[in-house]
Amino acid sequence: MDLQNTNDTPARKLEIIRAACPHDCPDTCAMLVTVEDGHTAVRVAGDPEHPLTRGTLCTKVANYEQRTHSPDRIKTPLRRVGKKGEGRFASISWDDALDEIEARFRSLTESTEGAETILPYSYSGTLGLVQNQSMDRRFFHRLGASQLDRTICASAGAAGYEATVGAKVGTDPERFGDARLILLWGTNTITSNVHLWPLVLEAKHKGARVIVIDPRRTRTADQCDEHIAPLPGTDAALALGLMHVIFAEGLEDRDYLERHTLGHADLRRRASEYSPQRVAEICGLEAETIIRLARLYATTRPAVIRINYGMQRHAGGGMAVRTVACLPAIVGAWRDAAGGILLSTSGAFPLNYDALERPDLMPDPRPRMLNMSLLGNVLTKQNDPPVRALYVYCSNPAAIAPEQGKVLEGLRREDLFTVVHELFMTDTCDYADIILPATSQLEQFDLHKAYGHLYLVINEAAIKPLDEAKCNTETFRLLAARMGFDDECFRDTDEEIARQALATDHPALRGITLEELRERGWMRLNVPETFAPFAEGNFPTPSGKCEFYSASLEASGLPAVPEFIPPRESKRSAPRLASKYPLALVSPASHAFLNSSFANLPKQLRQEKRPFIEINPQDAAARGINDGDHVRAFNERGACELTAVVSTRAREGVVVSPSVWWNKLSPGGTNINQLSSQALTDIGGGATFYDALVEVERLSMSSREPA
Ligand SMILES: Nc1nc2c(c(=O)[nH]1)N[C@H]1C(S)=C(S)[C@@H](COP(=O)(O)OP(=O)(O)OC[C@H]3O[C@@H](n4cnc5c(=O)[nH]c(N)nc54)[C@H](O)[C@@H]3O)O[C@H]1N2
Ligand SMILES: Nc1nc2c(c(=O)[nH]1)N[C@H]1C(S)=C(S)[C@@H](COP(=O)(O)OP(=O)(O)OC[C@H]3O[C@@H](n4cnc5c(=O)[nH]c(N)nc54)[C@H](O)[C@@H]3O)O[C@H]1N2
Ligand code: SF4
Ligand SMILES: [Mo]
Repeated sequence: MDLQNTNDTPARKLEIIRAACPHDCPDTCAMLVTVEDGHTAVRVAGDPEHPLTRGTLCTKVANYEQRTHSPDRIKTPLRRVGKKGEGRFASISWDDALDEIEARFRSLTESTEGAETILPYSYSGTLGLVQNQSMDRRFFHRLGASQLDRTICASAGAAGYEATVGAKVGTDPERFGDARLILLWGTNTITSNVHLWPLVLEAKHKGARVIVIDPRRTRTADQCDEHIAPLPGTDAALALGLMHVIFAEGLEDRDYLERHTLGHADLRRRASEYSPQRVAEICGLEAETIIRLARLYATTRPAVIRINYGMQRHAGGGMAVRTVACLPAIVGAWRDAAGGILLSTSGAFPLNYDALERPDLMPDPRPRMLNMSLLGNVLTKQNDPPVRALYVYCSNPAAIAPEQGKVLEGLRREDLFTVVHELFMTDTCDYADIILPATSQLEQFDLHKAYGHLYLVINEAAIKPLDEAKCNTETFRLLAARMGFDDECFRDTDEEIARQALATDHPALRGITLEELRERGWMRLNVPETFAPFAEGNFPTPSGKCEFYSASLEASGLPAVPEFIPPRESKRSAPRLASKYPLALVSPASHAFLNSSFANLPKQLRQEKRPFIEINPQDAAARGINDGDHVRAFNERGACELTAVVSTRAREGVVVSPSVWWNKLSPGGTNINQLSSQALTDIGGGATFYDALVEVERLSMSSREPA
C-alpha cells in the first residue's frame, strides 16, 4: 500500500514499530513496521539508520506484511481426521489440543520407557533468543525429553572453525569495504548475505579484486572479477594447494606464524604433499589458477575471506572450513581490521545462554542426544527407547531434512504422536496429529543477535496475535502449567527473558540494556570500530594461538593437522557408485525462498517459477536433455521431478538445484531432499546435503518456452 496516497483517509492511524527480521540469515536486518489502527501491518522497511541494513530488505522479506496477513495462515488448532500425510484436519479449541498433548506427554513420561520417548524438533523458523531458545528449551529440559543435537546447518563449519580459531569470531563485516582482495568462498553473497554486498562493492570501487570460489556460476560470481569453480567438496585440497605455493615461494608471514600459531612446521609438511598439479587434479582446476591465486592472496593486503556454508555440507566439511581458516594466519592477514576471515559473528555475543535455556532443569544423568540430521533413522530404526512423540516447531523436516524417504516413512508411523506448531500448512503439518497455530514475527516480542554483524536487534510485537495464533513462549508456558512444572522460570514474561539474556558482566555487553535497546532498536556490541580480533594473536583456543595442530581433534580420533577429506560420493572417491549415478548434486539456497520458508507465498513462487536443475550442455547432450525438458533426478535413496535448465553455470559433472521447495507444491510431490543422504560430516555431526551422486533422465520434452 502506498502511504503517500492516504490523504483521503484521515481517520487512519499509522504507527511505526521497531522490529528485527527473524530469519536464518546473517544479516539480521533492523526493520520498521508500519501498523494501521493498531491491528494491521501495512508495510515493512529496512531501518535506514542501521549500518548494515541501510534501509533495504531482501526480496524475501520486503513484503512481510503479506506473509503475516496471508489468507493461508493456520487460524486455529487442528486435529487430524485423515491418514497421516493426507492433510485432512478438523478445527479444535486450544484447550482440547493442549489436553491431548498433556495426556500423551504424561503417559509417556510415566511409562517405563520414560520421557526420552519425546523428541523436540526445531531449527531456524526464527532465530529469536526469546521465541526459539528459551521457554522451549526450559520446557523440554524439565520434561526430561531427548535432547536434539541441532546440526542441520552450521555445526560442521562451527566445529572446524573453532578447532583453528577457537570461537566463531572473525573479521567485522563493516570493515570489508577497506579490503584489497576479497575471496567469496562457498557463499552466494547476493542471495544469502545481501547486506554484505554494498561493502564488497565499496571495496571494488576502491580497486579491490573480488574472487568467487564456487562450483556453480552464481549471480554473485557474475558480478565478480573472477570465478574459480572447483569440484564440490574439494576446498581443503585447494586451500592446502595455496599453502603449498605460499610456503614454497617464501610468501608466508614468518613473524606472525612464529608468534601466533601452533604447529606451523606440521602444516608446512602437510602442505608440501599438495602440489598445484595434484590439487588441480583433485579440484578439477588448472595448476596455474592455484599458483596465481596463492601469489595474489599472499601479496595483497588487506585480504579477507568470506566463507559461508557451501563447503561444509560435504563429508569433509568440518575439515574444509578448518583448513581454509588457517590461511589468514599463514599470510598475517589478521593484522588488518579489513583482513582475516569471516564465517560467523555469533561467537562475539556473550549472552547468558544458561539463563535462557536452563540446562540445570535437566534430570541427572542428562537425557540422550539425538542428531537432527538423522531424523529419518531416528524415526525408523531401533532406538532404546523409541521416539514415540515428536514436537516440531520452527522447522519443516518433511521438506528440509536429508534422505526424505526415511523421514516421511517415520512421520507416517501410526504409533508416533506428532505435534506441529506452525504458521502455514507445511509438508510436515500433513503428518501431524495436532497442529497449533503460531504467530509471525510481527505478532511477537523478541531479541536477536546476529551471525553476520555485531549488533543486537530488538523486535517489538507490532500487532496482536491474529486469529488464535500463539507464540512459542506462550505455548510452552501453557504446557508447563499443565504438566505441573512450578519452577519460577516458567512464569517469566518475554521481556524478563530478554533481560536475563543480557545479564552478564561481559565488557562487550556493558551499557546494553533492554530499555536502551527498545529506545534505539539496535545496539552494537562494545567492540572497537577497528575490531581486529587477532591482530596480536590472542586466539580463544586452548593454546591461545591459531591452532594448525589441534590436540582436541586428535583426542577425538580426527586428524590433528588439516588434510583433505574427500567427498563421500564423487567420481574419484566412489567410482562404482558414480558409474550408476555420475552427477554430483548441489542444492544450494534459492534466491526467493529461505530454506522452505516463503516457498508457499505467491510472489516468491512467481520469482522462483518452478523447481529446476541446472545441467551442463555436455551432460545434457549425453542424456538427450534439452533446455526446459521435464526431467527426473534419482539415486538409490529416491527421486524427484524438475525442469532442466541447460547451462554452463553448472560445470560438467555437477548439477545444481536451488532449494528448498515444498513437496506438495512440486511436480511429482517430492523435492530434492529425496536424494540427499543422512551421512554426517567428519567434524560436528553435520548434514551433507551437497554430497550426493545422482543421475538425471528426460521424462518429457519441454512444453513451454525455455527459461
Ligand atoms: N535467499 C536465501 N538466503 C538464505 C537462505 C536461503 O535459503 N535463501 N538460507 C539461509 C541459511 S539457513 C543459510 S545456512 C545460509 C547459507 O548461505 P550460503 O552458505 O551462502 O549458501 P549455500 O547456498 O548453502 O552455499 C553457498 C554456495 O556454496 C556453493 N557450494 C556448494 N558446495 C560447495 C563446495 O564444496 N565448495 C565451495 N567452495 N562452494 C560450494 C553453492 O553452489 C552455493 O552457491 O543462507 C541463509 N540465507
Ligand atoms: N537440499 C537442501 N536442504 C536443506 C538446505 C539446503 O541448502 N539444501 N539447507 C539446510 C539449512 S542450511 C537449514 S538451516 C535447514 C532449515 O530448515 P528449517 O529450520 O526447517 O527452516 P524452514 O524450512 O525455513 O522452516 C521453518 C519453519 O518454521 C516456521 N516458523 C517461523 N517462525 C516460527 C515461530 O515463531 N514459531 C513456530 N512454531 N514456527 C515458526 C515457518 O513457518 C517454517 O515453516 O534446511 C536445510 N535443508
Ligand atoms: S532474510 Fe536476511 S536480508 Fe532478508 S530481511 Fe531478513 S535478515 Fe535481511
Ligand atoms: Mo542454514
